[in-house]
Amino acid sequence: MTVTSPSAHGRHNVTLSDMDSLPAVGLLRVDHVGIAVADLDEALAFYAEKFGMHLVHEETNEEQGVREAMIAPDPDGTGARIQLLAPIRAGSAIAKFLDRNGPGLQQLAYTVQDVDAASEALRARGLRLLYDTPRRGTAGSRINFVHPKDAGGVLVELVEPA
Ligand code: V0V
Repeated sequence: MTVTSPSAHGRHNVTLSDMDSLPAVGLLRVDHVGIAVADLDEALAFYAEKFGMHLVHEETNEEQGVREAMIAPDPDGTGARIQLLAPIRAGSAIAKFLDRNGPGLQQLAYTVQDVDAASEALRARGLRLLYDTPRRGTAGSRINFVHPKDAGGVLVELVEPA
């Protein structure tokens, strides 16, 4: 049986028998869900006041063009986490997302043990990874992304924690 990945280009055909022999992708859990916001401080106040969420981490990632904050229902952030992403410059991924869609869900991130191996396993399944080699993500993690057009309209991030 042939499976066609949800690419607009229709050029990623991998058979199910091929997939049996491919290395596992190795997703461990949902790492975080990313939400694009225009103003990080306003969003932090909103989530704290309305939902009682706790700030567990905050940083600026110049390369990605974001100020980001990890928030969680539990104060130590060991459970599910939400990443609030605000642009620090025009033309960045989040600025473009906000221009096109307004604030809202921008990405779904999975924890992996080895982002190089996970990226390679997904490439072998015909999906486009955005980076040839992983880049720096939140809290010193290593990250890569699957193009949303190859993942059912969802920007999928892979996170190898530091
Ligand atoms: C764009 N598209 C999306 C999308 N962004 N679909 C679902 N979710 C998204 N977030 C759609 C868009 O509507 C178009 O659809 C199509 O993809 C191609 O759009 P494009 O104009 O060619 O592409 P761009 O320039 O908008 O770029 C989209 C990508 C870009 C995904 C390539 O956003 C990117 O490089 N993202 C990865 C980096 C990132 O997101 N950084 C910020 C978070 P139609 O109109 O053709 O149908 S940083 C982060 O997460 C960190 C630091 C961390 O977690 O640690």
